[in-house]
Amino acid sequence: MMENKFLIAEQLPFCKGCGHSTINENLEKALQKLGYSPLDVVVVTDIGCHGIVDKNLYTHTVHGLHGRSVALGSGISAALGNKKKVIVMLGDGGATIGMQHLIDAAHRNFDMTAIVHNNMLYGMTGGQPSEFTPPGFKTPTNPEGSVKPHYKLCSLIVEAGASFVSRINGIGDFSDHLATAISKKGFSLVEVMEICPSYGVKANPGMKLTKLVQEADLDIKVFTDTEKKSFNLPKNTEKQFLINENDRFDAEFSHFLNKSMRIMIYGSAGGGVQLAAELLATAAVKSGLQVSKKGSYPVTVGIGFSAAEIILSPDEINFTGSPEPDHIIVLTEDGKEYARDVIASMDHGTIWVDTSINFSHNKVEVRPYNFTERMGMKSAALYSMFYLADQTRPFLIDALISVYNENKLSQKIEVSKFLQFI
Ligand SMILES: Cc1ncc(C[n+]2csc(CCOP(=O)(O)OP(=O)(O)O)c2C)c(N)n1
Ligand code: SF4
Repeated sequence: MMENKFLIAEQLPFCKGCGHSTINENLEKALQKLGYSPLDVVVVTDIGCHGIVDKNLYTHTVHGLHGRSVALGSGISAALGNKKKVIVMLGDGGATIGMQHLIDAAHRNFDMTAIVHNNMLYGMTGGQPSEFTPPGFKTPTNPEGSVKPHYKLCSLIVEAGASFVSRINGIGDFSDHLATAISKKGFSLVEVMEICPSYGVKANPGMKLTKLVQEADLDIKVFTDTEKKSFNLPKNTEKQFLINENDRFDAEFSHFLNKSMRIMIYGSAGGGVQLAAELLATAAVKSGLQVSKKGSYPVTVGIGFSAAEIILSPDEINFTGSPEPDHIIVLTEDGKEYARDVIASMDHGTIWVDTSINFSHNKVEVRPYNFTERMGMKSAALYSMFYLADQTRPFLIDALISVYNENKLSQKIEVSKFLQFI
């Protein structure tokens, strides 16, 4: 087990001497000691310097909005029925902005571990004080030293009802301590004290972490270590867990893929792009393929582009991005504009393009087709899915017909309409 690597690079992306590196090195050791494999673990990071570690981890990673990582982690832990170890990494800035989420996660005792990187300032934005900056601590925006009283995070979280709460200095090997926190049932929080070399050390020359922590009256200790029932979704919750062994089913149709197929579809709001992609994805699932589907559209959902990304694969999909799609479908000018960079970098595969669009490409095959002319703007996306499935045959077209017929749209437009030209 000890050979399990969690950190991809030896050199983490933090400034020299940053305590965030020490935390990650200790986290790797702790997880190794506990016998975890990287994919047993979901690391949720927050916004801030600490959060840029994502791409250096072999674990599952989710990058949250500032202060919201704990809420995300709580949801993930509950929805996975505690089947994965959820570890949330956040700064004192994220803890400030998301204090209510921390208190609530502790109160409900979600099964997860929060590691608060308390360097006593907002690192990524240049050193503003947080609500956990002790009085007197200087930061670049507060050169006279912080004057307002600080919150004591551990006391708040103990009061909220967590299973395990501790504060440590982020120096040396504290992997055993992290391992203890991570192995607790319910909510555990470790507040790791650090000084940011780039802003904290510069603003407080000669300041030693241990002395500073002591003078700020921040006890280094385990505040609570109890056995408590962790949060579980109520038994009658309809879809109880995202991972449910009983959800497995036998494929109804055959597929013909021996490697993954990455498809992107670009159209406009109101063009049914998301539904079309969803139906294709569902048909692939029914054909025994592994599938991922993502949608992108502006927050003003009724206007502008609408794009979907689908990966079909006979094997497990560990990365859901499509940097090199095999098929791109371009239905509208909005879609074309949004897809500009992906199209420009394409050097293999096929671009299926609506004949209403002026289009050329010097590296890959372009196949014009009159999707909108034949089926109208609203059904062109769906039609393109039938067409693509017929032309490329990742699975039997019968799978898509079956999925479409289960959708209420089939009562308005008969499936034969989509099949008449293919
Ligand atoms: C809601 C919100 N407010 C403010 C910001 C701007 N912002 C980005 S990083 C950051 C500071 C992060 O500090 P901290 O959480 O302590 O992490 P560190 O950089 O010290 O690791 C801020 C305020 C943001 N991204 N989102
Ligand atoms: S700015 Fe500070 S917190 Fe951010 S990486 Fe550099 S040393 Fe670490």
